Amino acid sequence: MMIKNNKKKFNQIAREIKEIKIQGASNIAKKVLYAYSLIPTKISKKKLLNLRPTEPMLENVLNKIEKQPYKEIEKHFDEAQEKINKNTLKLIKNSDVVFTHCHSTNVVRALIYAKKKGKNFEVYNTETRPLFQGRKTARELKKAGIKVTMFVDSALGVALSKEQGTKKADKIFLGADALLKKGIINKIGSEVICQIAKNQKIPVYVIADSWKFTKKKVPKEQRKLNEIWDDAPKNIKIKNPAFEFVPKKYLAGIVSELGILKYREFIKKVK
Ligand code: RUB
Repeated sequence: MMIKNNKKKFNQIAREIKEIKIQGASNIAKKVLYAYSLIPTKISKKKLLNLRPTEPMLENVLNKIEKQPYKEIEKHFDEAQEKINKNTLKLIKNSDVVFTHCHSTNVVRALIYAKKKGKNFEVYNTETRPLFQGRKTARELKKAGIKVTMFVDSALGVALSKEQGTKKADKIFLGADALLKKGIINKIGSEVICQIAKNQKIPVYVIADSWKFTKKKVPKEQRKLNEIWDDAPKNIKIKNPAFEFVPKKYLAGIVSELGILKYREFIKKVK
């Protein structure tokens, strides 16, 4: 009975990750860790590894579980987040407009922590088509009492500069799916944000758990076309890239549990 139940739970988690119901690097890694603990076999590891190709944290966690106790790995997420929160707090000033994209657990929790510590700032965010992760971000921040203004993705230029009634963003916090030697991979749109930020002289910080680092080549996911246009005529080609690479030259720094570091310092430390 127990084994049957575990199998059912395992399959449900795998399905929810595959169908993008469980989203974001940290959430995926936590759930994968739990799923593996239900059926700790080579076959289940292989199955879990194939769920989301753009998520090295998923693989790192599965590799750690062979050498480290489950509880210790599980504890890492909260312990790292606590340090990330404290480090991010140092970057936020009263009356800042902080811009963010998509939904990142690392970013959202750090912002909520800063609010609880009495920082008075507001957030601009993107709706993040086609799956609207920006709505989740906006809801969570609003619930914590943070003022949020959400923009359609194509209003990035307006959201980041002083235009049409909006204030200029003071800083940008991006989450990350993968931390690579030469830069990061994050939600599609992240590089465009960085290019506008460069023109507008707005610093971009990546807020991410160091367990997202990998030396491996990371394939970037292409997602289902029906996310974009369900009943599109057959002869129209649609592309739905979910992630993109952001070169380190665009990043003012990376905030992780290892501190606030220049990207190259982070790479030296994390290796
Ligand atoms: C989510 C995404 C987020 C990172 C953040 O994409 O790109 O920025 O996963 O990670 P999707 P974390 O919703 O398509 O999975 O949540 O660990 O901060």
